[in-house]
Amino acid sequence: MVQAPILPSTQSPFWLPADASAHGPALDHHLLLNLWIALALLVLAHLILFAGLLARRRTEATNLWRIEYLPLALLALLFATLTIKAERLWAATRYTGASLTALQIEVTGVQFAWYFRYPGPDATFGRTRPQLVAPGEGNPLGLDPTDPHSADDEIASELVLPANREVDLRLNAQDVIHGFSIPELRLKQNAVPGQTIHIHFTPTTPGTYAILCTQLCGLGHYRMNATLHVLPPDQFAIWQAAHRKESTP
Ligand SMILES: [Cu+2]
Repeated sequence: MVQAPILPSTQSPFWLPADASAHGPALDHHLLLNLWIALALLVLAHLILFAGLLARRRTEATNLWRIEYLPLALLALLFATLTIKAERLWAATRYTGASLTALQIEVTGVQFAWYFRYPGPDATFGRTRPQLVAPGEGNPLGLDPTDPHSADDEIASELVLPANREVDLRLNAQDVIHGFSIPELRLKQNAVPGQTIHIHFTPTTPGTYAILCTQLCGLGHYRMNATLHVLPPDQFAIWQAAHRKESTP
């Protein structure tokens, strides 16, 4: 199951890691567009500054509308357009719901580990209760054994996903705010105690990727990471079948 990790050797240290999700290219494109526009405005501002220094002033400026208000309005329009576009890209993986066929997985952040829960063949997550949380006894999420849906739930410390299938993650945190992040999948979302936050995406490139915590969540924050394996669909089916056999008594 373990595949060769995508090492940064083929990547530029000055640019983003290779994209491995369906929504990533649009985000990268928007980021690049922002950078080019910022660079163009920087150059333009300096040209205007130097032109103003060199030009001999003849009269007091009276046409404020043309030299101040109009450029200001155009700049405001440009920034508003970029902001709305960015907000839509952000919302597409959050406010717009995942498709009904998306793979459902629960992610829980806790000092200092990530847990991943698959609902099992019944496709329903079992009930959890905070009073039952006992990592030392093999129940880190507080799964309630009296709920029939919890019997087939699979809890893992690694995230395994099929390529080219939409995944709907529900993010939780048990103690403090953690930051769920997979740079290659262009994913970053806080996991907040008391909230269930959905984020959905489609991994496209099989490989092994690091899952990070991007919030300084305590002394062990530096070691709060996990691994994502994106498998081709047929290999994922084999992995899933093997895991279901293991988890069935
Ligand atoms: Cu953390």
